[in-house]
Amino acid sequence: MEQKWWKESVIYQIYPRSFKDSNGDGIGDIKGIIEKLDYLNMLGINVIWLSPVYKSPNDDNGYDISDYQDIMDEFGTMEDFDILLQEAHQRGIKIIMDLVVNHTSDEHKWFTQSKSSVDNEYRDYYIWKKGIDGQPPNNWGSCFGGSAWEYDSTTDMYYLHLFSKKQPDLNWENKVLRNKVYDMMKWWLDKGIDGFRMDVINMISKDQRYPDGYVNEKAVYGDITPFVFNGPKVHEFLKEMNREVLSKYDIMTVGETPAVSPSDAVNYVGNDRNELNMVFQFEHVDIGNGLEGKWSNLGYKVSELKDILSKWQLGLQDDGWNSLFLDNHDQPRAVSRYGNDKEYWCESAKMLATMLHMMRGTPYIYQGEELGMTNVAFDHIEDYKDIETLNAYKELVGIRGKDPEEMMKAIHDRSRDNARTPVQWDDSEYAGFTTGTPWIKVNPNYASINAKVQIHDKDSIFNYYRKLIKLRKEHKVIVYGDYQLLYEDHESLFAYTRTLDNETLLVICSFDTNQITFELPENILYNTNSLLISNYPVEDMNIVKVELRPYEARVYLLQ
Ligand code: TEU
Ligand code: CA
Repeated sequence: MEQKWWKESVIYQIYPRSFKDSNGDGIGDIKGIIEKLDYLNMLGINVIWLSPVYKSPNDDNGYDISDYQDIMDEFGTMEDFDILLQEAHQRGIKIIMDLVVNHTSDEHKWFTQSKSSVDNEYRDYYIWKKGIDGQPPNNWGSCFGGSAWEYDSTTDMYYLHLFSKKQPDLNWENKVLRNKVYDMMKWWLDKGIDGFRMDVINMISKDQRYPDGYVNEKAVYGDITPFVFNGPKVHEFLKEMNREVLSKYDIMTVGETPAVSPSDAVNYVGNDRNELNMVFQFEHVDIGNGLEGKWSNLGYKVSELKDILSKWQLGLQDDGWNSLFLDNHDQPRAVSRYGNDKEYWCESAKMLATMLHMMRGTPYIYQGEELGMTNVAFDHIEDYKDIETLNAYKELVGIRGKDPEEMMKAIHDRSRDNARTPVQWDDSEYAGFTTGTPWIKVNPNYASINAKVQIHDKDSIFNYYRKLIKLRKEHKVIVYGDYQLLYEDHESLFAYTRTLDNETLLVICSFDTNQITFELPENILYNTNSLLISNYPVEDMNIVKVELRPYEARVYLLQ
C-alpha cells in the first residue's frame, strides 16, 4: 500500500457561515477562522476542508457561486483569504477548497450571458431544452423539490437545475466550459491551496437522451438517479481534469459522490485510474430513507451500519482509499442520530468517534463534532434557513398533505440545519459565536456544551478527539492496517480488528444502552496487550471476557 500524506491526515470541515463571526454581523467569516487556527492546531488536525467562501447570492449558502475567483462579501476579502492560507500553512495545516462545478449561481456572468439569447457565446455552457406541449422537457425532479427544469421566457426554453432553480447545471459536454473550469482550478492551486473537495462531482455527466424517470407513489417527479449519477462520460471528464490540472500538483482530492457502490468508487479512486484520491459515499448516512427520502426517516439498526461500513472497508481494501465521516454540513449531528444525546451524550459521542477513527481511511471531523454538538429542534418552520428543508416542507406538507407535526419531527431528526447552528465556543450569549444576532439560532444547550469547558476538562469529548488524532499519528496500523469485522450478527456490538505486519488493533464499540458481555474470539492470539484508549476507566486488563458498559468503547493493541 502506497503511503501518502493525505492517507495519514485528519481533516476538519469548516462551514464558514456558522464557524466564528469576527465583526458582529452575525455571520461567520474568514477572520473568524483565523482566530480559531490555534484551537484547530491544539485539536491536532492537519487539513481544513473549507466549505465555499466564493462570491454567492447565498440561495444555498455558498453552493451557488456567482464568481469563482472572488470572496463572498460577508466572509471578507481575497486578502483575508490569503492571510488565512498563510497562517494555516505556518501551523502545518493544509487547506482544501470546495469545488462546486456541477452548477453555478444563476447570477454568475456565464449564466446571465447564456440566457440572454440562443446564439450567445455562453449559451452552451448550460443545459437548455425546448418544452413539450407547454411542459418541461422531461419529468425529472430537483434534489431540492419541484421540477428540475425552469422555464425562461427570454428564449422560450427550459434550463436544467438538479438543485435549486438558482443553481443551473453546467454543460460538461462543452469543452470550452471544461477548460474554463480547469483554468479556474489552476488559479487556486497556483495560489497554494492543497486540494479540492468536489461537490456532487459524479453528477456532471448527464444521460444525453434525457429520459423520464420512475415516479414512486409518494413522489410528484421522476427519479433522476439512473440518468445523472455516474453518467456516461464522468470518467472521461475526470481523467481529463486529472491530466490537465490535478496531476501537476501535490494535492489531495475528495469527490462528493452520492449513489455510489464500492465498485463504482474504485472506478473513481483506484490507483491506476488517475482520477480522484477519495470519494464520500452516503450509504451509511442514508439508512432509514424511504419513499420520501430522508423525510421518511424509518430509523436505523446497528447491524445496517456495520454491514455498510464493513462493505466499504473491504471494498476499498486492495485498491482505493476510504473517506471516513458521520457528520458534515448536510447531515444531522452524529451523536443525536447514531448515539444517545441524552443519558449517554459524552459516552456515545466518544464511542462513535472511536468506531470511525480506528477504521481504515482518512477521517473527517465536522465543526462542533469534536465537542459532541447535538441536533437542534426549533418549534417553528420559520426558524429553519436551509433551502432543502424549507422546500421539502412546502412540497410535502403544502402539496402532498403530509401531517405538519410528522414533518417537523422528520426535520428535527434529519434537517441540514442541525449541522448549521453556530459553533458553541463558550457559555456567553450566542455561545461566543457572535456579538451580534446570529443568522440562525444557537442551539440552547450551549451553556453546557461548548469548547471553553471542554478544553480544560481532560475527560471531555474534545480531549478524546485529540487523543484519537494523536494515536493515528503514532500507529501506522491505524492508518494502513487491514480491516476485519468481528461478531457480524451481534445487534449492538460493533467490533473489528485492524492488522498490519505483526500488530493487531482490536476495536470494541457498544451501541447498547445496557451492559453487554463481550468475549474475545479465540483465534485472536496475543501475548501482551495494551489499552490504547477507552471512554470509561478500565481496570480489568483481561480482555478474554469483557463486561461492556453502555456505549463503551475500547481499543487494544495486540502484539
Ligand atoms: O450536496 C449534494 C447532495 O447530494 C445533497 O443534496 C444531499 O443529498 C442532501 O443535502 C442530503 O440531504 C452538495 C452539498 O454538500 C450541499 O450542501 C449542496 O446543497 C449541494 O451539493 C448543491 O451544491
Ligand atoms: Ca461576520
